[in-house]
Amino acid sequence: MTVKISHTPALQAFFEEAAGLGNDDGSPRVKSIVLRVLQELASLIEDLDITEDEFWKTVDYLNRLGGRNEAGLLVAGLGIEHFLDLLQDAKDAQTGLTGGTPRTIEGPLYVAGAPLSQGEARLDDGAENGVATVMFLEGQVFDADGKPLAGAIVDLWQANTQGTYSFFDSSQSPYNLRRRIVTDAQGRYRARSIVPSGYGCDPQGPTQACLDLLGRHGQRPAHVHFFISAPGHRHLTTQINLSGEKYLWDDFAYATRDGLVGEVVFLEDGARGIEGRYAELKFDFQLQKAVVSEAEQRSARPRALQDA
Ligand code: MBD
Ligand code: FE
Repeated sequence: MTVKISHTPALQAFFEEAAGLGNDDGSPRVKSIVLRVLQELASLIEDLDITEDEFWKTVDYLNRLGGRNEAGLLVAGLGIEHFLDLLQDAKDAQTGLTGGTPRTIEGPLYVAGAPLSQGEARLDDGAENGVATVMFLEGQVFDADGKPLAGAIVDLWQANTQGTYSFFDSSQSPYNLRRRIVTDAQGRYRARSIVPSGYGCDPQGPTQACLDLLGRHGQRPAHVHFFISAPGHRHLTTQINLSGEKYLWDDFAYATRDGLVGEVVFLEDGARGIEGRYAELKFDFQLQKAVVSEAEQRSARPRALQDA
């Protein structure tokens, strides 16, 4: 057994130098992370006999991934974002922080600052009138004791019938299918929207290129995203994934979870002022108590902000 080159004392010392351990400037936290990345990468290159061609193609791939703003998409597709949820779930279980609606991934397509309204909102701008199926989405937000939570902010976003999201799809109007709704005295939110279609990765993009090499598709079931927050309660990032969807349990981003499947009901009864077929989706949420005030906030993940 020969000792791995990447593990020799000389190379370990070299990586420590490259990670800035020999100086007193910079960030100790970043230094320890970068050191670990260098060590693991060197070890992987050695163990898997990564060729120079493979290495430089990968460097170029990362440039293309960033150039297309798809880094957040790739981490979702490789299940890393779902892993972060599983890790948080496990930590919560260890500390007894259980109950309430399950979390699931945010994904890369949120835009901050959507219009805020009281109790109800219409999410779509009407651009797909006659093409889309109208969907009434409503429910209640409850606290950990099962009491209705008034004044909670339900921040929701979804795709249109093409499976694309406003801002990222510049053909849609600003904040189309994105709203923040404050729950009423009974903790209720009500939205008039349209039935979304599932998202598919750009077939020409770098994320799909990687998925192709893994023999995988890049499709998600139709879904609606939610951030739910209220003072004194733990921020919840979650989604409703729609029943009856081909990719419901074959989601490339692994976001569908037990407890997060919404039953879409199609009606044609002339009610709600809708002629013809429309959909109803009822979904309630339950928040945990915030143990510390920071738990009220979503992660500090950098997010898009629509310019005015
Ligand atoms: C989406 O709409 C989404 O929710 C995720 C997680 C990844 C890509 C597109
Ligand atoms: Fe999405």
